[in-house]
Amino acid sequence: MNDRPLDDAALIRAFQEAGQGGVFRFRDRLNKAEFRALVAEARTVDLDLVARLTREATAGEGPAPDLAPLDPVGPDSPDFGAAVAAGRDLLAAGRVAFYTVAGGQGSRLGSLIPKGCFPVGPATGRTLFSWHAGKVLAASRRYGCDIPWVLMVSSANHDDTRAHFEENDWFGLEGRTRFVEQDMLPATDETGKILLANPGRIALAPNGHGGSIAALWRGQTADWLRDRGVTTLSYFQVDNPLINAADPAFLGYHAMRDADVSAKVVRKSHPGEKAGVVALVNGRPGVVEYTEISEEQAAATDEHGELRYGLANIAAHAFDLDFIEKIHDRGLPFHLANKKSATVDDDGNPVRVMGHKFETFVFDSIPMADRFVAFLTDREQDFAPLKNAEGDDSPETVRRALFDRARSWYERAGFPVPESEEELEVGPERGYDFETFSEWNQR
Ligand code: UD2
Repeated sequence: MNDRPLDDAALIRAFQEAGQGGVFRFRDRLNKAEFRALVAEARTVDLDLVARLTREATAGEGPAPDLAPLDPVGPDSPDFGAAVAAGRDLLAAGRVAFYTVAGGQGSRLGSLIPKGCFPVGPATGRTLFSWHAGKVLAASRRYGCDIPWVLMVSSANHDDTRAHFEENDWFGLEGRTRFVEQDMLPATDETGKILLANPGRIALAPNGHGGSIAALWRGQTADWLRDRGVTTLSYFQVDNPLINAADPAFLGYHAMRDADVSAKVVRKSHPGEKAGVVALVNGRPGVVEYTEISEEQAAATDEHGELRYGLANIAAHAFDLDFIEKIHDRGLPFHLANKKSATVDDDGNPVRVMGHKFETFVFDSIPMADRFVAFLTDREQDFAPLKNAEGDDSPETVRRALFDRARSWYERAGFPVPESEEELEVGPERGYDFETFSEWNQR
């Protein structure tokens, strides 16, 4: 954001002086409303930040991070039972809110609707949002509280997301569901020139899920949570229908260890899995993104032949609200993505060019924490993200994962496995983890 409002002429001059005058190159073709919209967008652009990020991007990569393994807690830890009890107390006391990040563009899925509106119910076709909403309701019932739910969206998908909630009567959660909007950043070409999406619009992209920290201060959402008695956020990505966001063991460890932030991890399926790695990074707990770890580091094994850096970040965190408050204006580092962007050529015709997008990652807050817990969970119970249209992490693998988990619960509980797909789809209301599933079936 610019420090003080500039008049139109001064704003355009500032862009020209920063070498970004091209943003206004189609000015003569725009009608008044289109020009106003472009100016309004331009006012949100922090030219100094774009210049700094471009300098850093063209300076090349820094040294590979120094990694060391880190020990997670989990079901085999001696104090697991105590953690489960602590987590149940935390949930029953109404201290937990869900926080879902859903502001991404979902470009790899190739769908034009917000990812949360994508159907994932293997038999019913329920959407991701509906599935997560079912968990908010079911966990609230289980613990006798009203879990608040905050969703981060971006200006790119806010209206469609809101419309989906309205069409579905807010899934019964009106009044305790809030949207917050993350900031957008301009995409640039490889030399740092800001791209236009069309002659009258800047190519803006969401600023990464790290934007979720500052976004909580929009509309006094952090105060709204505090007024409801919330101390702890259960944070997860919209793309993972399996996630158990009301997991007493995970939340209990987080509370028992007085952690600022915690992360659920699974064992990596293979060295090249596209998931961040939880480890000691340059001496402090943190996450190294899969794109930022060397192939040798990704494939390194320990004396037991296990991956040395084998803890995959499933992007499910517990955050202490006080910690978020402490760091919210500190800023997170930016990461560069070299990606193709849709833009226009000098005649205003659509083209795609390679360029830069900049994002912050929420897990970069972990090194700022005094206390951190890594919690090992089962992939089959907690992690099946929807990322791609086909192949790994696609609608097909998500559907299979939901059926497989349901089947495993029936077998483990000693119930006959239903033959019809409708019955085999265990939505959150019938169980969002094995415990709630067995309770529901014994009613
Ligand atoms: C993310 C993690 C990766 C791994 C994996 C697990 C990052 C950078 N990488 O990979 O380490 O844990 O997930 O599934 O997080 N989002 C926003 N706003 C944004 C960008 C993203 O809300 O500006 C949301 C998006 O809607 C989605 C989630 O963040 O729910 C993940 O985004 P992604 O799909 O770009 O991340 P991915 O798959 O590269």
